[in-house]
Amino acid sequence: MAAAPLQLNALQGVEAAKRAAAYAAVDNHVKPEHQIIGIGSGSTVPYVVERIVQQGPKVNTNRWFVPTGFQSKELIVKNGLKLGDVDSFPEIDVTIDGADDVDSNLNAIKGGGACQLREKVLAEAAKTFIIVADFRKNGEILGQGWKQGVPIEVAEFAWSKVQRQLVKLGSTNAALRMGKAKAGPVVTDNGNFVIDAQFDEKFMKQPDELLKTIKLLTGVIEVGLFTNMCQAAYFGNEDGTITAKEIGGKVQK
Ligand code: ABF
Repeated sequence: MAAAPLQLNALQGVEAAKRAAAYAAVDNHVKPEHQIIGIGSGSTVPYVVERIVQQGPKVNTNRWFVPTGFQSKELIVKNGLKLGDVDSFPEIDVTIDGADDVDSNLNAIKGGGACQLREKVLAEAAKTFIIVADFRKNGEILGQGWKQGVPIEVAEFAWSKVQRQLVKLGSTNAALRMGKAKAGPVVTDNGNFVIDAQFDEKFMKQPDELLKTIKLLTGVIEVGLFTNMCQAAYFGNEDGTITAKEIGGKVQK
């Protein structure tokens, strides 16, 4: 994958890093022949859309864009792109999304924005799933950089039972996610609650095992562990360069 130097204008630090990652991912993976594009959530993804728009109206009028939630839906509509959904497009050419933490095997923690269910549906529906993030997310073992825990979407009436089960499984802290004003729990786009469950390194070294175990708890809708799904991850660095990693071992700094 080519790491072309980018003109980053006035952007600096983390924002420059996010934009560098997003631009590189689009340049390498969103090709003119791709007509169905999954658009993820978070603060890096607007740069993905910015770069796609720069590919021009000629190519974009033939494309449909499928969002992972309210934020990306707004992004698609505001940029004059055509909005699609998974009902109409169950197979997506490429999905690009952010992440909260990524390990050396490109497993990821996602769901800091409470969109993990739709994000995973779009990742799974995609022929190619790409992660874009800044350098802070580029880790070895999940949980070393992201201390908030694994976001777990649960049915509202089951959260308390699931919380107890997570602690029994070995979670060191499993907390219902509250809204900013702490007036009530965060409710996802699907009407569910989120539990953030922390696990120590012993669990996080085997995220696929942990995912399977949590997913079997009745009341769990989806787990923010994305294992064996991501083909390539682009991490932007503060100086505007990127670190690109892809499954199969090719690493570029
Ligand atoms: C989404 O946005 C989430 O899964 C993750 O929580 C977050 C990452 O956002 P950012 O790009 O702002 O770091 O992709």
